[in-house]
Formats: sequence, C-alpha cells, structure tokens
Amino acid sequence: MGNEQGFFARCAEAREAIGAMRAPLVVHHYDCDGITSGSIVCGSLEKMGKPFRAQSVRKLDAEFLASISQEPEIIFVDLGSGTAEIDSLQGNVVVIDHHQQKSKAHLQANPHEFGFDGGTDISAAGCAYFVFKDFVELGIVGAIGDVQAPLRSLNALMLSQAVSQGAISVEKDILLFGRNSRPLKQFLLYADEPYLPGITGQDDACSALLQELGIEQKQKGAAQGNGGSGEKWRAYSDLTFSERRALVSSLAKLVAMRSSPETAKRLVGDTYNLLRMPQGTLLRDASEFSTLLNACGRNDRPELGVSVCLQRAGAYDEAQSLLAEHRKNLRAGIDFASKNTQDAGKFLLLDARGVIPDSIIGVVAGMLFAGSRKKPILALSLEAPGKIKLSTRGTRGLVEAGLNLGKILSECCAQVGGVGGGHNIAAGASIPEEKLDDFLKEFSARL
Ligand SMILES: [Mn+2]
Repeated sequence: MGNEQGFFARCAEAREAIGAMRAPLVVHHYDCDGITSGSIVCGSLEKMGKPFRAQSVRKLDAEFLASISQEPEIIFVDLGSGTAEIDSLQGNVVVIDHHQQKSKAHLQANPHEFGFDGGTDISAAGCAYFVFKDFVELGIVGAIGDVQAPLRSLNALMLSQAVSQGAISVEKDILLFGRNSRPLKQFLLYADEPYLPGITGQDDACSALLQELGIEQKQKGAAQGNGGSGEKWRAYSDLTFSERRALVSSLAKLVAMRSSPETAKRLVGDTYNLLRMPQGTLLRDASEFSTLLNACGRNDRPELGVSVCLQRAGAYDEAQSLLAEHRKNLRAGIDFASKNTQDAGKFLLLDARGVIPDSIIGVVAGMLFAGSRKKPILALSLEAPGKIKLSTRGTRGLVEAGLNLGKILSECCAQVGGVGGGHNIAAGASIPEEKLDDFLKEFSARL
C-alpha cells in the first residue's frame, strides 16, 4: 500500500512549480498514455493562459537532450524518470512520470517514490490528473492505454472521482477490443485479451461461430453512396441484447473449456463510458479512445492525438482515417508474428527485423503474447540500420512470481551498451545490432 498523502502533496508541489513557469516546453511520450498525460498538461496550461510549446518524442536520447539543453523551463510527461541524464539539465525541470526512477535531480510527481507501482497502480495520465485535478476522462484513457485495467489503487481512486463528477459510467460488458468499432468477425478474429482458443486468428471458425448462433454479420442500413447495397457490417454494440448474451455465453464456455475458468472470467468486466464526450464517436469509450490515440502516436502524429484529446476542430476525423491505416499494418504484423515466433528456452523470441516496424512491435508482441502465458516474449525490430529495438512483455502472474523486465533490460543494456528499461510487466530497449547475441545471453541468464 502506497503513501497517498505523500504522493498528492508532491502533485500539488508540481502544480505550483508549473504555475510559476512563464512559457514552458512540454516534452511528452508518443503513446496513448504520453498523449493523454501531455494533453492534460497542455490543456491545463491553456486554461491558465500560459504560453507553451509541446513536443512529443519516442525516447530521451542524447541527441534530443542536447537539443533542449538550453531550455529554461521543461515539463517532462510520461518520460524523464527513467533517464538519469536529465539530471544534468540546468533549466527549471518538472517531471510527471510513472516509470521506475533513475533520475533524482528534479521535482518529480512519480508514484514509485511513494510505494506505488507505476506499472499497475497509475499511469502518467493519472499522475497528470492528480497534479491538475482536471481532464479526468483523459486520465482514465491513459490508464487503459497503458493496459492497467482492472483499475486499482490510485487508478481506482481517480475512477471514483470521475464517476462522482458524472464524467464516466462503468458497465459490465465483454472486454474484447472494438465493441463499437470492429465488424463482428474482426472483433473475434483479433481477440487477444483474453485470447480465444480456436477463434482468435481463425477466420473460418469466427464465421462458423456467428452462423451457428444465428447472428448476421451485416445489417440493412442507410444506402451507402449511389446504388450502395444498403448493408453495413455490424459491430458487437449493434447486436440485440439476446444476441449479445448468446455470443458472450458461448465464448465464455469455449474459453473455460479450452483455456481455464479463470481466463473465462477475464472475458467480461468493467467498461468505461465517457459521458461528456461527443455521442456516436470512438471518444465515448475509454478503450476505443485509447486505440485512436495509439494510432496517432504510432503513425508519427502524436500532436494530432493531442488535438483529439483537446477536441480541436477537424482532429477527430483525421485521426479516424489514420486508425484505419494503422489497423491494416497491425493485422499484417500479427499475421507475421503468429507464424514466426520461436521458443528460445526461457522466453519466446519474435525476430521481426525488417518486417514489423519498430513503432508497432510492442503492440504486436503484447497481442501475440496473450496466447502463451508461461514465459515472457522478446520481440525484435529494426529501429535504424544497425540498431535494434527490443520489446518485452510479461504477465501479472509472472510479475507476481518475481519477474521485473524493466530491471532486467536496464541490466542487459548496461552490459552490451544499449538504452533500455520500463516496467516490471513490459519494457523496451534499443541496442546495436552486432550486440544482439550478447544481449540474448544476458537476457536469458536473468530470467
Ligand atoms: Mn505511460
């Protein structure tokens, strides 16, 4: 159990320090949690009437740090804590982050310092929410984006505040991704959390199941364009109550039988409706909102994600078309990964160098990993010529048994000359390609 009061006092200190800044540079991470936490900071600065600049980055490398070394005021969001090198920055620096701490010099609103686990108890967006006490929906979306559901600890506290403000309602429903936005068959085909044995990744089985349950994949709708068929693909949210019930109970039976009754319990759970967001958009559901933001970040448009979060004109439509493209890439990546992952003894290895872009390798590893839970997965992609981006994923069960991937990657990187770290359950690194064999030996030795 962490020290809530200590953490909140630190958040208040951070808010005060930011309030005293004149025109800060906001540096935030590019993923969903980085975009939402960055947006909370930017939106709050806007409300304070303060001029600011925002910049999103994938990592704080030496080159980037050199480029900001002259900045008088910097706010790091969803990164910074894990980078000891920021200690040498001379300006006024405030860090809002939930990664394991290596940096010590600056004021940090970081839950680790107060006995909380930034991997499961709160994300950067939640930290930013507790700093500014505003934009609570974005706090929840960030937590969902960082895969921290079921929400507990500081996340649960934030949620209860959101519910009492009337910002969010929580409903028990199926937890598979894309309830509102994926056509039914894809909804099943790409199901990863939980993984549906015999269904996930198997096109024919998905169609057969829907047919067996008498659930039509298409429905009559408004004619699309001139002479359109007037049919549209149905999403889970388009189903009738009895269709939903039939589908959920048949999936639950299947998972209980082929995986375990515990896994079947993970099929249904809390979903988060964002009641103040525009109706009929992906922004109404925390998990779909997070998908949209991840698509922005991973397609080099994190600033578009910030505009979506702050509901700037035109941003939503543009983000939606990016998402369509992103899904196409993801499907290709998962297809490759499912055929090319090897058992490397103590871990699973996916070598996707030159095939899966480094921007989505972590997501692909996470989705693929859902099928096999006994060992962590290590996925490789090419970040630049001669440079490998590594992504590792574990499970809560492995973490409870003592796994700390963030620590392991930091140690391995120290041995082979790379940069890496993260959380106990998920971590990443960047290493020189010629050091790969050394890295794999170091990694295996620490599992
Ligand atoms: Mn984060």
